[in-house]
Amino acid sequence: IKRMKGLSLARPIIYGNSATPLNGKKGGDADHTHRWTISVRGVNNEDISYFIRKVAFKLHDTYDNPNRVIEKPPFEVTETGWGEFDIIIKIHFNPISGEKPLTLYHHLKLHPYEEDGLGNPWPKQKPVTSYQYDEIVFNEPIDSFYTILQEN
Ligand code: SLL
Repeated sequence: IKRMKGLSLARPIIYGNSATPLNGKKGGDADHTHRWTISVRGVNNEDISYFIRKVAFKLHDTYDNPNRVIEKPPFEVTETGWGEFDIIIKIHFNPISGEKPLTLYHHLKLHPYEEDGLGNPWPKQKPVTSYQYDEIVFNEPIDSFYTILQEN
């Protein structure tokens, strides 16, 4: 294998969650208060599967099968629940890359902390979101992976 000496390439991603209150509607369980989606995606929703092979989301142990492995885009999990907790996100790259998986952490946000920032109460049905931008840097990538990154 040949590495691209002295070169590095970065690819942006967005990861995080949105959540909406169930307001007594059908949830998985009577005590569930919110429906939420945790996701890893491209910045303009572009396809990221050319460099990301799969994403594992490790949920709180109160969930059945807390380790959710998503093998194709969209890399996301939708659930219902009642509480906030830390989700461990493990990103596995295209096997051609030889890159080790990358672990990220996201605190699932369900509650708006009551205000919109202007002193107004949060509208009841408005989704609460918590997303982060990040850039994944590949240092001295393997030449065939470098080509794939450049072509996409
Ligand atoms: C807490 N740190 O103790 C949090 C834990 C756990 C959230 C929150 C249950 C899902 C289910 C659920 O929402 N767990 O019933 O399967 O407050």
